[in-house]
Amino acid sequence: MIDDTTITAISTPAGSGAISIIRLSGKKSISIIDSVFTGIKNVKISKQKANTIHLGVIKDKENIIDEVLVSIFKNPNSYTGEDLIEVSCHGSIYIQQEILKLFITKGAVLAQPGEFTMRAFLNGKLDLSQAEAVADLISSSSAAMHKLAMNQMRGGFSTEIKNLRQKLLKLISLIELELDFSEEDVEFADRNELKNLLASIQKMVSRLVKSFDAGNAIKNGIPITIAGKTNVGKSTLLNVLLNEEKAIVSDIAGTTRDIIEDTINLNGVSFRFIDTAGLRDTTDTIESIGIERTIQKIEQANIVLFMVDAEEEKEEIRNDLNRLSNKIIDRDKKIILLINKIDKLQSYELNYKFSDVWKKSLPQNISVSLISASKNTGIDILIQKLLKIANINSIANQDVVITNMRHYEALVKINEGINRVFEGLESGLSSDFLAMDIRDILHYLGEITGEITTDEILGNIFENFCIGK
Ligand SMILES: Nc1nc2c(ncn2[C@@H]2O[C@H](COP(=O)(O)OP(=O)(O)OP(=O)(O)O)[C@@H](O)[C@H]2O)c(=O)[nH]1
Ligand SMILES: [Mg+2]
Repeated sequence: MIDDTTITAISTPAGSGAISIIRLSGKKSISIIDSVFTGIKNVKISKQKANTIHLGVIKDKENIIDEVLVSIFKNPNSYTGEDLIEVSCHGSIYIQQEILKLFITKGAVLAQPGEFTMRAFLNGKLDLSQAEAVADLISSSSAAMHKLAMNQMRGGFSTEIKNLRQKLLKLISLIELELDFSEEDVEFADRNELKNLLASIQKMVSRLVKSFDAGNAIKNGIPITIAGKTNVGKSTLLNVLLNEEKAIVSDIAGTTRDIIEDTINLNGVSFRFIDTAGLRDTTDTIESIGIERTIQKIEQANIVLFMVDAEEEKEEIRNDLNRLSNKIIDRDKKIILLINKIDKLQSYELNYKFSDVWKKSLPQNISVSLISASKNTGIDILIQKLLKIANINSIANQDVVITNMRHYEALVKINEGINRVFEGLESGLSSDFLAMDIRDILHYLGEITGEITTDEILGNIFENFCIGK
């Protein structure tokens, strides 16, 4: 799959800056740079050692384009595993384009998105899950996501998968030996050993599958739905949390009719706050669709902020809360009862109305926060509470957390495969069928690390990269 072309691209962000880096990778990298670069001591790049840097000028015929630094990396000790040249030039858009054009005239082709990393993968410099982590690392926008991507790029996940694959390969070779010599007197693969191994794989796979929820939340923001009756102040809270006038706020009930959401980084953790249409009985078709969506968003959220107006009757609040809890299937979902507009009551009224005794009388999984969204009271405490519930640090500190849908799907298939093998072992299934099921598991393990890939899988992964990486 490796091709012979030499690729080039601007690897720094589009636009002008202090410095830009233009890369060349492939067999002709060194001859191309030599054809346009003149070092200060007139040295040829082809005569220089790997991992050295040289000052000089890049010329288009006699016309000096820029004074640059050329870094040399030689196959196989480079990012791509090929000869790789990095030219650091002044970051003018004009200079970048001129150098790029010059390289192309001299025989390089423009790199596809992610092509440098794809070559690194094809040359065995990193496996597929590590390559994917490179993209995650570049796009990471929070400390938690950065940590997960860094761990995956350094191979934490790949090593675990590879070990499992090795063990299974050994076992399957024993089982297949039985097939070849079924007439003769050969030692049969130890079924107990197989069971133990499967159990240990399954344990790890289940842990990884479970980690996906958390991993996904870290990557895309922990979903937090703000729900409640109309006019209680949901959109006001969204705006306060996002620090931006994202949603329309008005004293007309039913202002928000559709879902409004955005992600924000609070103390290194991404949260995705979701404002919804207020819950009420309505005959308005559009509003009912909005309410339908609200209920979906409650289902999808990790944490639900159920907002009420501090002036509402306590019994009504309790009833609404019960109605909400009954709608939620997931018993582990965290619900925070947000009593908003506390500025409308005196503090002694508040203490009396929402006493500790009353709070304790609510269902156990409900915690209560008193806030005023429009006066920005109690918001910091609320954020602290959210950080604590999200508990991202403990998740991010786990060895391996799945953040990638492709890995998740493969792991689910592996789990199914393991269950089939277990059933097969229980029912005394013959070796050839067992071997087929184990081959399936091996296939999906190999898909994660890229030992087994198709052009389609590779295409999907690398098209999401930036050009120049
Ligand atoms: N006094 C007071 N008024 C508030 C507070 N929060 C919001 N409001 C007001 O309550 C009204 C409704 O606010 P919204 O944020 O639009 O309420 P909502 O829950 O999004 O309403 P819908 O979108 O219609 O469901 C507005 O007039 C806000 O200014 C608060 O903490 N104190
Ligand atoms: Mg609203």
